[in-house]
Amino acid sequence: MESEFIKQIPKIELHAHLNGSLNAEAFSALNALNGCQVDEHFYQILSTDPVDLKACFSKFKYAHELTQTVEAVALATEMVIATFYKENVIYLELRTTPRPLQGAVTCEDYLRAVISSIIKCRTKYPNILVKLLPSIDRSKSCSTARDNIAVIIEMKKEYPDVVCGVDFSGSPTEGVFEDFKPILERARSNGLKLALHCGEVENQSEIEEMLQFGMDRLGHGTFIRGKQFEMLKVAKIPVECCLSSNVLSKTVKAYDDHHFKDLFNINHPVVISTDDLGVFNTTLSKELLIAQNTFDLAEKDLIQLIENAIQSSFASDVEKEIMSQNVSELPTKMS
Ligand code: 6MZ
Repeated sequence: MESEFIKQIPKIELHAHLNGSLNAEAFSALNALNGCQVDEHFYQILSTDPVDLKACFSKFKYAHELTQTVEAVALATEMVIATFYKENVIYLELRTTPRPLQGAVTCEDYLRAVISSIIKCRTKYPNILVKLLPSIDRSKSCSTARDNIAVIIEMKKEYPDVVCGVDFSGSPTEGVFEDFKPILERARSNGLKLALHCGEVENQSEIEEMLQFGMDRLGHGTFIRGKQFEMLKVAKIPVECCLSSNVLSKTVKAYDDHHFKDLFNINHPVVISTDDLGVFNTTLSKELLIAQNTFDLAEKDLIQLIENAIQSSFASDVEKEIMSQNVSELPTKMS
């Protein structure tokens, strides 16, 4: 079930968590590096698995076991970039939560390992432009978030063409958004774009608070309804929809129930993303194919989705222009 059109089209990935995006090949490379045997089958969620969102979060521990050294984090970054590169993704915004590792490796060292791997890949995989959104994990303390934001701000100064924003993620049933507001505000006032997970679970007051706070892009948005949906529409905040992630983690009953259709039908800026392609056993091409088949999208709609992603990305205006050009040339190239 492959589509030649989707295979050929230059693709844009805006919502991918590093440690959720390790596929079988990445697992075996990391097992070889670490001299261990972590089984990727424990980490993957299949459609027959009776898991919920909470259970999904327990899956990341398998990947985290494999990324316990600076070398492993760098290799994981490279493997994930290679995975997207191989399916003709031309622009990738990768997210990851800096964490201290074995042997006194700090959050700053973790980020430096990811950044140096991204820079190395610019030569090795020149057709994919990769940027980084370090993540703030809402299930961890505000003091950790505060320390990490200070490091992220310095990293942005040092690598302005790599570090482009901050992701706010982690288990949505943990942590209180209000507590993180001053920290995220600090990031914003230092020129970092904000991509916030919002409405992944039912919590209307938090959704409203987040929409009032504002953000540059919104992850999931599954439970945004009524007044909050109107706020989202007026603010025209681009929404990253992760179809398999939502269906497999059971926050959405079935693909054809997905809120993607409500957003796409009103021309709201919406993009298709993978979230955690390793955990959800998917690829960006598969996600686009699911969208195409479920919502009866024409090729021009798929091109619109790619264009939405370009315009919603945190790339520079020149980079966006080049990517748009690349996509608009496609029909000629394919005919
Ligand atoms: C919220 C998620 C997520 O950061 O170690 N993460 N946060 N919702 C989701 N939907 C399923 N999927 C992944 O990658 C794994 C981390 O990303 C966040 C979680 O904090 C998870 O531990 P990194 O590279």
